[in-house]
Amino acid sequence: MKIPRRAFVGSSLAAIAGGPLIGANSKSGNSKSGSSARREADASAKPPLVISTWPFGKPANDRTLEVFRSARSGLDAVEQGVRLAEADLSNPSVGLGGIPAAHGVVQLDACIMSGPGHKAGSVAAVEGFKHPVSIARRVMEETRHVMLVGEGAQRFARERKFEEGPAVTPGQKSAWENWKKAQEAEKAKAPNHDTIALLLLSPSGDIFGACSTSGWGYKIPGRVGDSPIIGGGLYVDNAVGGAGATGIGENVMRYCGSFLVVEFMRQGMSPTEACLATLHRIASMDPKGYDLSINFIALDKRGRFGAAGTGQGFQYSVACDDYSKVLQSPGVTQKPVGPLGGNRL
Ligand code: SD4
Repeated sequence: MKIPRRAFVGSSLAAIAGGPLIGANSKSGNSKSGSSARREADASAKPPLVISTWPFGKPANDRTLEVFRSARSGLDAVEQGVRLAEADLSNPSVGLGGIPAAHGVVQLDACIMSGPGHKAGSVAAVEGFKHPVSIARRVMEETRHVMLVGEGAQRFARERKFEEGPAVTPGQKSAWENWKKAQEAEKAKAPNHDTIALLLLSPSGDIFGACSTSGWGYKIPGRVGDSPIIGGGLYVDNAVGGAGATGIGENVMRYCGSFLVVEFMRQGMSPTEACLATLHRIASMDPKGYDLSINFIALDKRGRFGAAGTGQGFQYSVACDDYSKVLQSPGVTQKPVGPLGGNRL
């Protein structure tokens, strides 16, 4: 996939985002200026409005809107949107078509959140089930817990007759075998990986979110990233807005990244400003500076939406009654983000 060039973050915007409030600095990336970031920061649309990570979020957004229009249920809509991405076995980042963990089996992480009632459900390291986002929803609706992991989550799903699937697809299995061989020869490279994080604002002002991923390719079995962590890879506050993350989860979850984006919106920032402010905050604390490979999307209660990444090239998808499209986000540094998430440590 070719990532078009785009303008850099407006310096005035970076100044807003990285001002005294957040103590931004520039350890390893140089912020550049341009004008498109301001335009992105001001973008808004009439709800129902859906925003999600990456171009593969576009069909998921369309599905979300379609379900919302017919069912009028925000939870059904975000669940079904994310299920569409999970069902696509050609997607190496979401669902059972994903890159497996180091033992050759795909382990899926997902969560769902409802602004009304501030409810959440989550599952992590789930093997052999096609739709972790739906399991997460049932955890939210049928238990007194928020999160189930591994064998416990699988037992919960099996008891409820969730659809099972292969441990790994044949294509991913042979790629994994090659990786194993290269690893023995100490030449293995970690593959790129991604996540779908998806947010919906309903016309009545309610916000819903869902997130799903197969996580970091060839991860240590049992590794859990940011995606199923409420406040890490996804967060919704019905009074303010919602945010979601993609990229190296370790660089998001240590900072409660999506929670922080929402908190910055609460303080008055626009969604893009809040995403940038979060990137600056994390970079100001992290020994790696901006070399983080992380990206955020956000929308607020007013129907404003935006996104930002540490590098150039993070794309996100937006859909409303008037259009459905893929947008470029501003990047803080000139370094490219890989089209599949830029897994660079
Ligand atoms: C994770 N954040 O498991 C996810 C994966 C991802 O681009 O989004 N990669 O760390």
